[in-house]
Amino acid sequence: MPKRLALILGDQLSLTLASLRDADPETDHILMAEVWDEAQYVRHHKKKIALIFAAMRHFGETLRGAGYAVTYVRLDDADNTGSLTGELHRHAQALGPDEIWITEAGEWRLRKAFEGYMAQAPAPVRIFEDDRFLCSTADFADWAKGRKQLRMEYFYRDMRRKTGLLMDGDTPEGGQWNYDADNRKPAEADLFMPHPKRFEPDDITREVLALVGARFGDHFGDLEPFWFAVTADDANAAADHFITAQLADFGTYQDAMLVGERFLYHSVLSVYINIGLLDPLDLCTRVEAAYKAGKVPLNSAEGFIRQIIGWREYVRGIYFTAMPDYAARNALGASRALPDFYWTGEVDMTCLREAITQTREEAYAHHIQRLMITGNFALIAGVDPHAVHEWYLAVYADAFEWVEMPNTIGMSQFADGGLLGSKPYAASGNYINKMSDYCAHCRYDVKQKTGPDACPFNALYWDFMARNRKTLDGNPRLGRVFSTWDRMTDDTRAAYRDSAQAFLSTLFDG
Ligand code: FAD
Ligand code: DLZ
Ligand code: SF4
Repeated sequence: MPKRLALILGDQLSLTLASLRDADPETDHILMAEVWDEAQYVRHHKKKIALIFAAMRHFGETLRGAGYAVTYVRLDDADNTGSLTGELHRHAQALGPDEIWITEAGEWRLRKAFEGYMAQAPAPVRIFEDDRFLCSTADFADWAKGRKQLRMEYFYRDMRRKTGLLMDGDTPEGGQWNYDADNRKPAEADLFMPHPKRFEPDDITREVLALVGARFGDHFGDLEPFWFAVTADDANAAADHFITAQLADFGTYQDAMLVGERFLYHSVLSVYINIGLLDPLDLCTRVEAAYKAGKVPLNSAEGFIRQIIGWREYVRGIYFTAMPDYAARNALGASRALPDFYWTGEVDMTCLREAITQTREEAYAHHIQRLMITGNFALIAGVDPHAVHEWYLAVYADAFEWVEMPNTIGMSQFADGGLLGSKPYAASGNYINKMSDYCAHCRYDVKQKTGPDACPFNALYWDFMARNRKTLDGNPRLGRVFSTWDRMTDDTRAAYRDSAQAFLSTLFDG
């Protein structure tokens, strides 16, 4: 009989995981399980399921190599109960451990399921805090207590002080906390643009690809080519490649978009960080070292580190502080269905077609595509934020609710009424034209404001502002927007609203 039975989830594939740090291969038993419930609670992109199962199977082998007895349940195993609590119970009963160990789950629904299970478990259950994150849920709640506004920038500064990253004593490296003002350049097409490192699937991954093709063939997205890393060694090689080949330009072109360039200077490392193959603090330390060695400029190193120790930790804090009702927030009362083209990519608007096609093929789009193209469109078209959230959770390989939901419900859809962001990320075609070359390849004219050939983002933007004026009027960051609207003639305002209505009717009523 093992002393402890430790359950390791599909996004907990780190040898440094709290429950594994304290475990002993001599006495303890590991359980990992591919289960139908996790693969189906949203209809995940095929590549996401393949990534997680392949990485789980490799991690199971790593643990065996480290001397652990590992029970690895495959999706098609005859006795698989189909849920994580079901598998935990089945194996806890069969193995009779003294204790059951779990590291806290990343999603609310699963945390509740494990808490509910504790009462019927055949042995005491110990739940470890997930200290791969730098800020615990309790520490975030303390930080948030009594603050009227939870602004990322102040949280980030505290995380810089806490980690010592890019700090010169008590002051930030270079004298400023944030170099975002240098990070808004549009990119230009370049034959020598670097790309993320790709990996050939090995036999274990090929077996998973066959399983996913057979069992999840009707899910969204292309399964192959599959090139993600599925081991910590390969994920670290991908990180080294990013630091050497892409990081120097990461900051400058962070907000840029180009037709056919799916990654630009983005790292595509969230897929590995979020399932535990890369350690976030270690990664930031390597980025800081590249800066200190003079290999990358400060705006890039700071920008990258801010995304990880700032945004990534902050959104997780918001999620656990505001759940469970956060999921149902809809501050703007948006209620339209998600347009079908989000699933097919069949749409005339080049910006949306590019973002959605690459999402289908790669299970990846970079931040500005998620925020200012697919997110912005859903926001100004008035799509139900919950439908938008379910789409993002399903289609991206890096999507787990703790990070996806606040980014969608809060940052992108303003459905939390401004808890996370100080104003809605709504933009007209002008912004997209400034930051991309999409409009030059579009059947719509970004310079036209209204009418059937005008960029639909233009009229939708003003319709969104006018429609939501009651809710948004007091927002100090929107004062200029509303005064511009007020200065327009009645005819201009009516033309915007009619144009938006005509577009929305065609889109939603056929
Ligand atoms: P890079 O641009 O290279 O950034 C570096 C790292 O910073 C990322 O790997 C990621 O770990 C972190 N990061 C950057 N921005 C954010 C952010 N806003 N929140 C949290 N971490 C951040 N990120 C996810 O990891 N999973 C999601 O499901 C997810 N859903 C999103 C939904 C919407 C509507 C929006 C607007 C953003 C979402 N993001 C999500 C945040 C961000 O878009 C992705 O982290 C990023 O695009 C991942 O690609 P990358 O690794 O190339 O990032
Ligand atoms: C996302 C996912 C999928 C698709 N499948 C599994 C699985 O079969 N077994 C498992 O342990 N974890 C899986 N996961 C990850 C879990 O859903 C994840 O642990 C929770 O979403 C919490 O973040
Ligand atoms: Fe998108 Fe409008 Fe530009 Fe077309 S013109 S790519 S719809 S922003």
